[in-house]
Amino acid sequence: MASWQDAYRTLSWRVSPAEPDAGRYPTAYVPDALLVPQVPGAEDELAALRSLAEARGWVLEADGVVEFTPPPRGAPSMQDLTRAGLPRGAGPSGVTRLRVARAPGTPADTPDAHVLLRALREQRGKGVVGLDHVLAIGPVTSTNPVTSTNPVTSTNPVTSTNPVTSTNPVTSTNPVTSYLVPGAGGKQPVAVLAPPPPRPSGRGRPVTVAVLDTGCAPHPWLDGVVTRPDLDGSPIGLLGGIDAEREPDDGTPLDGLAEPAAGHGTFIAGLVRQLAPGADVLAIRVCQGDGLVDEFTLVGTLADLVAHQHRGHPVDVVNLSLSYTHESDDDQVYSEGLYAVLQLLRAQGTTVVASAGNAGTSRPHYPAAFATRTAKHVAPLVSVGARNPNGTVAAFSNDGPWVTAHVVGASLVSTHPRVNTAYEPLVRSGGRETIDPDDYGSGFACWSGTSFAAPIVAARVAAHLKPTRTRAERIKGAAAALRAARRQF
Ligand SMILES: [Ca+2]
Ligand SMILES: [Ca+2]
Repeated sequence: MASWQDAYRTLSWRVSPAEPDAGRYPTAYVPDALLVPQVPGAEDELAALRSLAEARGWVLEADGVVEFTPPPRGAPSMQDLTRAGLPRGAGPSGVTRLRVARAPGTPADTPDAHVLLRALREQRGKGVVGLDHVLAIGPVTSTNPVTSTNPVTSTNPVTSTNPVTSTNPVTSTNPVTSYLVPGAGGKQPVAVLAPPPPRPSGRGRPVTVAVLDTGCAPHPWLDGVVTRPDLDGSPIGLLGGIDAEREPDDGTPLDGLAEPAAGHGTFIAGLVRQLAPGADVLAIRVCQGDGLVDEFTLVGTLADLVAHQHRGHPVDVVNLSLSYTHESDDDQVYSEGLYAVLQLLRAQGTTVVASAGNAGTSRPHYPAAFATRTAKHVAPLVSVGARNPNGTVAAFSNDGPWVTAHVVGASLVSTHPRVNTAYEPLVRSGGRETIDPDDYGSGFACWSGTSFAAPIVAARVAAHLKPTRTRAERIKGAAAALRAARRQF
């Protein structure tokens, strides 16, 4: 069993205070990290940041660099790929993460990246330095750090009710959390009788869909379909920590219950399997069972995927069922590193599909909201909201002009790791029992979220794609595949 230190070594986060009058809103961020896109002029901003840190008894230490593979031959330059969002009209060649630490021997407050960044923006106005935002993968659960309460208590069986008998969806007052209730879209085991869709034995390379998520469990529908890509002999994505698809209860093992995002990646892989049976799924672990990943880790993983593709391994579609919100009205300029790496993928011919999030808000969530930026000569970026099974828009789905597609995302059925955690049947008597609410021995579940709407778009695009070789063909083919897929939404 992993210790609690192992579980919490992964990612600590803080939520910034809301100051609507000052144009600032809550966001979840890594408390002691800042991201600096490598662009001309960033040095000035960095020098100002260092003196602001010094005045508070803090120092800035370099803590990791992501270098981008430059745009492929014939593609627009990095500057052209990103300039719409950048104040200085240049594209980043990478992203540096800085740690804010206490200066040795100096009495000082606990470092807070948001405090420092606010001071910087007050002094210099719009810049390029940003928070290391925390993204939440989004089934309708409590994993969104901005809207949820403390994750330490949210899954506690002592304080949460039994999922079978918890709030009645008819009488409950919160339309978003009604989707947590089994029978109303909430997660529950189901039995599937249909056989797995047959894999077409086509010639040529298969279409590939990369899923950056919790990973993927072994499963009869997925074995031989799902692989994890390597870069220079090392798997892309998270290496350490706890694999939530294999050990669903390991983050908070004493409660006996699965982590909120356990099963998420396997469920997504199964949706792709259902709609694009010929596609290969690249399952890339970026988070553990808490469903949280920091922006720097995500940018680094996407940059590895760009490099992987640059070395001759095509990635046709990338599915991102994760999102965060910005702290500022000037938001888009502060995610230039993430935008740039997505643009690099799109310039290679990869379609990017991102979920809109489940907070029932019109506040833009990223990376989905990048869909509103005009981008020429690249493959599409689609942001996806969720519909109910009857076609109406789901109450939990975020929405707004930045959501560019809606497909069903509530009460879907897909593959789930075959695990059983601590809830018990209500009645067990004489060899008979009621349904065990968290026994997924059948290998299938019903679940809801824009997380699951996004892979439906990803899979439908993949199903219409014809694998092509050149960059220009791939970009043209991606746009045509999306047009064909839209007719099925
Ligand atoms: Ca647990
Ligand atoms: Ca159980």
